[in-house]
Amino acid sequence: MSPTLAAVLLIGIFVLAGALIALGLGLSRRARRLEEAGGPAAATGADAASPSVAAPPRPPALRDRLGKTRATLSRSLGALTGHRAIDDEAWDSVEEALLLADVGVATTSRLLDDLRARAAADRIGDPEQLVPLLREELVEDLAGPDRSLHHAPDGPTVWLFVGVNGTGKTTTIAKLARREIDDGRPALLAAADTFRAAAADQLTHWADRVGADVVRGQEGADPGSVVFDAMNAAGGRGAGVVLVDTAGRMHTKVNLMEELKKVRRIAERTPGALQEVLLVIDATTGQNGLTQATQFADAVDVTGVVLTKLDGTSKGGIVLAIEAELDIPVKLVGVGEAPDDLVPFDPEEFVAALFA
Ligand SMILES: Nc1nc2c(ncn2[C@@H]2O[C@H](COP(=O)(O)OP(=O)(O)OP(=O)(O)O)[C@@H](O)[C@H]2O)c(=O)[nH]1
Ligand SMILES: [Mg+2]
Repeated sequence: MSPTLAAVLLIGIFVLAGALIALGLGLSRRARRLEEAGGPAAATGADAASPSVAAPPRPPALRDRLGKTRATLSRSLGALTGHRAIDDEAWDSVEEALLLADVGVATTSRLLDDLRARAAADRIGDPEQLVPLLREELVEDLAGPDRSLHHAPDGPTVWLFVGVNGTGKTTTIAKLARREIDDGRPALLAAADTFRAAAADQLTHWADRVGADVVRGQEGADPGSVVFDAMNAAGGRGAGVVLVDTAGRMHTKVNLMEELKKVRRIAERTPGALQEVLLVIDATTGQNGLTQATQFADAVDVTGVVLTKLDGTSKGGIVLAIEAELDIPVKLVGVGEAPDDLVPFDPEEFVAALFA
């Protein structure tokens, strides 16, 4: 081999080695970045359902989770750009947007009447100006009610969670327990869903995960006795708040609703302890959730609604229907399956998140 050829080969080997090292460094930096961002699985949300996965570092922004409802609204409202005047078709587009977002017929028609009056008073002529007007209208419509969760001034606080099967009661309890613990109030979870052994197991699993205490009874035990035991244990165990998980039930089953009333009565034996009866509604069920809410409100005097699964639905407008038609404040919204995916309901933030 000639010395020139050997030199060329040597240089070639150095260049190739350099390129490989650079590629390796680049890949490891990318891997580190992904890890810092929560990993590729967290980025896709594929693992969110598994209780063993660490929670995201910050509470989620409502805006990031309301994409489906926002897309639905903006599809219909986007049609307003095609109109030269505020004619019937323009109003139809606004109506369609609200109905598709599941605001409901009655509430939509009231909002439209108010919007018409507002547009006339403000002498609005450009259809696109209806959008900011609608935003204002929605925020005003939601303004007013007390959305805070109350604590007993002395002694343990009890919050009771009710709702039909699978709406997210147990998950919401875990998320709230985590929040209470972070705020310095140890949480005790009462497994008053005694219909299925798996229900108490699920609650216990969540309790371990979020650092809460738990009281459970035998499968088939009287749910009221579990509440009684939990409230008795709360003081001794230093719990600041007792969160009562109840079995999912059909709002149409009379005996089940009677049992819920009994649970409520037992919680009320300690004066002032029962501070909240929270009805958990799955937003993906849309207007159906309204019917459930009416029945539960009649049976157990609901103090607030937790609207779950807002992340997976285009029916976020149901918030307006619940508040207007039932006069029960939406206090919290669930926007995912991880422990931090629960946010206090803030009308301004909510409405801002609905508009592109
Ligand atoms: N995407 C999403 N899923 C949720 C949310 N809240 C709960 N879930 C999921 O909904 C499913 C049912 O939740 P559970 O907490 O078991 O509901 P439950 O009301 O206790 O159900 P029962 O005890 O059977 O009545 C689970 O897969 C949860 O991860 C939410 O805000 N967003
Ligand atoms: Mg449950």
